[in-house]
Amino acid sequence: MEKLISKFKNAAPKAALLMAIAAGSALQGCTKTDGGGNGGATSDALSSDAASKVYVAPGKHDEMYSFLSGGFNGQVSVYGLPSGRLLKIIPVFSQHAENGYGYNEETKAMLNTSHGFVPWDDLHHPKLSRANGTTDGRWLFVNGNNTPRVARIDLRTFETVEIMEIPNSAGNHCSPYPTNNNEYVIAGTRFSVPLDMKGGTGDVSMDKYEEEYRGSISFIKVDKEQGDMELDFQILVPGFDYDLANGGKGPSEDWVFFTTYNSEKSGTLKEIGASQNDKDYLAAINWKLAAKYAKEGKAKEMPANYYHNKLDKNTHTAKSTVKKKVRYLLPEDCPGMMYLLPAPKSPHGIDVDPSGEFMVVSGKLASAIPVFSFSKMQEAIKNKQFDGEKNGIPVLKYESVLKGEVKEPGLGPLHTEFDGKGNAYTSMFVSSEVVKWKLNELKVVDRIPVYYSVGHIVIPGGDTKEPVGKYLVAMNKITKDRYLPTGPELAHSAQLIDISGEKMKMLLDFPTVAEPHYAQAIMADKIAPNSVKFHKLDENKHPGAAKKESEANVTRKGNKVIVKMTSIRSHFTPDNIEGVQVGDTVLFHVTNLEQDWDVPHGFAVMGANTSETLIMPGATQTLRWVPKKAGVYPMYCTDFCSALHQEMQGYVRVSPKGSNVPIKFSTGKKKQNIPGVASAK
Ligand code: RUQ
Ligand code: CUA
Repeated sequence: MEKLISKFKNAAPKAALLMAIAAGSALQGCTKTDGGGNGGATSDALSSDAASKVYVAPGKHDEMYSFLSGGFNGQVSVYGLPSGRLLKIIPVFSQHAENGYGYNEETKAMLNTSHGFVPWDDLHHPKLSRANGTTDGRWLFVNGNNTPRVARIDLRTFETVEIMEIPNSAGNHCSPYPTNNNEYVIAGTRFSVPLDMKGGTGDVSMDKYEEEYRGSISFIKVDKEQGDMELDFQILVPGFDYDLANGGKGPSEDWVFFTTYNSEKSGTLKEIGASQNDKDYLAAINWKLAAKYAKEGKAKEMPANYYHNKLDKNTHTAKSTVKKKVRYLLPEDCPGMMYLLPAPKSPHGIDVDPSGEFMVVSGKLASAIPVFSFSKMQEAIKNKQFDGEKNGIPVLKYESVLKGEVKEPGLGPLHTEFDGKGNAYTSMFVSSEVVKWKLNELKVVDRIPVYYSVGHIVIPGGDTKEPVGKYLVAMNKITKDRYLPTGPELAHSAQLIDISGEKMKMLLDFPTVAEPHYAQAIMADKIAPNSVKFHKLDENKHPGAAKKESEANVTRKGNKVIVKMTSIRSHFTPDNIEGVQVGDTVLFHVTNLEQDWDVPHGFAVMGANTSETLIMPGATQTLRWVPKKAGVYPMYCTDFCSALHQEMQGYVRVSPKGSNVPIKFSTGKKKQNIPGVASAK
């Protein structure tokens, strides 16, 4: 590897690095010790006590939760650390048949956008909510990349409770970044686009890229108690690509930093067009000042069209609101709010160390890692050490803000995390390794190969003021021979590395669900004690709820048949229904009467064009069904809930349209109920 690095150093850097990236797989090949078969490159860095370090005995709990993004699967998966055991999948932007999310009537609205119902997205970055710059275990914010959205997961229920669309954005990659106390969650656009007043970006010629395409950075306000989000304002920024961001802390806590590429403002063939300039920028924004400007009347308003979907706590039902305007600031009107720091060609990650003094920029095409100093940046601003301006935004002199560079760290640096003991760890995509270096001396002190082509890495709290420098998880883009082959595609792979000592030690590989980009990890005791065990039936305000079996009934309103049904181990009430006709819309509102932990009931009907729905204890959920032909349709509980689970079933009779079979429903032999005549039980 040394040889390779010096070879690249001597060649024209750009060409060599592009070559190295193209040859990525060949380089990975170099690190293998054999051709595959028994797992290739395993044993080299494996410590002998690895097994005991990750062993969590049956019935024992993991020390930490980790939340890995699901990438193109649109979900978040929760793993225990150090075991790597998959604890849960939380659907966010994608429908999820396992529990009916996005399929049942209560959660469909969660996926509404200005483009209609969008049941998929590309989820990259989970970020835990903060208190005083450390994770507080209340919420997890995540981004949807493709149809720009930011979502919030409530960590008491591990449910997605809010999704907000972002106007004037496309490729919401640079997102979502909470400030130290969640004053704002910040979201930047990857694509610059024409202003998007109607939802779907304006109809503007691509020849006008330079003049008319703009980037935007959204400032989402978060309610202190409830966590509810509100888009407060946007800053319309030059038409670069905004890649990643991170908030400052301590001395820099009023600031947010963004990497940009394509400062060339090229609208096509970006692999070349966006790599012309030797330097792009790190954008620094004083969010506190921006908020002040917005408050003091500098913000203008423009029409917009975006959806904001929230789960109502009492009915457990999502509702969409359409928002019609957005406030914005222009940096040229707001002195002192935004600066540009030159950063090596097409930077990717920007990470701020726990002290808040150092900003580490990882340029995937750069051969060194520049580290900027916040105090130097403040000095440079004071002394006006500018190198011209770009769109009215002052550009600071590179040398005036630079602390120094980490030389020859490896190839393809992407992301950096910190252990709180003065060390930084950077992922190297091209040379497939994690590199540990000293923040003060900018000196590489250790490196460990990872398999293969690592993207993000995460240390619990490693992006906050208080890292837990015990583990690092590397999330790798390519798996190849690490697992038993499963056809052309293998699960992506995460690797757990012990970073408690001087030398990094490889502990464990575990497969992930779809593509993990970033992740978060947190000590279990910040979340576990608050975990909700069931919903209180008394607090269920769902209009379709039947809170006891005597409230269960079936009514017809025109061609709508409304079934208020209860479920409890081990029967539905009612479990025999007649009088439904072909073409009716049947709404099964199923209430789970259990008041006990971990006793969901499922509900499914033969032929329904949707998934089952899984109802948590105390909650009500609705399956919508339009029967297409006459017959008798079984329905049943899908979740093995008791010894009599297989008995938890019933029938719906569907008669031809216009038939005179009356609505009838019952449970058990003796009770035949006709609405208005008798009630069940
Ligand atoms: S990214 S592998 Cu979508 Cu966070 Cu860097
Ligand atoms: Cu209820 Cu199975």
